[in-house]
Amino acid sequence: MNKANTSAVDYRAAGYCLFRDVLDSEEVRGVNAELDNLVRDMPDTMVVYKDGQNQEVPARPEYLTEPHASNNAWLELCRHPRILDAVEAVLGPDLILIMSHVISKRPGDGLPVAWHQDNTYWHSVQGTDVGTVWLALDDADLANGCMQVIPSTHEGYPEMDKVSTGENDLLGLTVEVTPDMAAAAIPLEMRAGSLSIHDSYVLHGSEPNTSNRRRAAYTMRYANARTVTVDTQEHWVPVYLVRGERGGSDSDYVDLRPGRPLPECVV
Ligand SMILES: O=C(O)CCC(=O)C(=O)O
Repeated sequence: MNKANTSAVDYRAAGYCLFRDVLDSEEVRGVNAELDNLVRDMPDTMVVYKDGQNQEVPARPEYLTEPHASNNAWLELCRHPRILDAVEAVLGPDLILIMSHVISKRPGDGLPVAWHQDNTYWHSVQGTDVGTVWLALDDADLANGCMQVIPSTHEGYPEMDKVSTGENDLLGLTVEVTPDMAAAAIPLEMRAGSLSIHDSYVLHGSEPNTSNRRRAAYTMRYANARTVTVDTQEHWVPVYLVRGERGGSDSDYVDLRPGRPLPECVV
């Protein structure tokens, strides 16, 4: 990883960091063409986890969950060598891919994402060395609802209680955040092709998109294969070993390390 492109933020201490210009503009164009296909093929309704339960809601491009599990273009992106170099820099050399989600906020219409911790939603995942790559597919800033992080709130890995937002946001749930905590939030503004990585316990969220520009991102969620275990019976998508070794566990992770073929059952 080119050190010049990484932010000075210490991932362990702050719970997030930034890697600028990881994908070039040609690569970003290719991913956006795949996103156009996903949005074109959206059904009328989708089943999403909202307000603490699975429910059927009108389809929205914020809800494009797990595209890698059914489409090899997205799966290949999840093992892009430069993306994995960034992940390795914070989670170490042994990496599993556990989930992914395209969150595209339409101009003037994108849903907010209330303050939350990721890991408290993933009961099949045991361990704390878990991080999410948030890859910008558009230039992202406060006006179009970029992600924001409250630094160091992952310290000690607290499991905060969830409360209803009572509003139409992505999750329908949030946690109690004091005005002082909210004032410490850092907006992760970045150009398309850049990415941030955030710890699965750090508090983060985003405002609605009030601009006339789209704000799309692809979130790819990884874990340290040696310190984190995933119950693949309970987990809703296959788990892929994308780099290094799987550690001591007798797991049935799909081997997707460099050179391994993509699964045939996936289109
Ligand atoms: O894209 C956003 O605004 C929120 C993303 C998020 O919550 C996540 O990646 O865990």
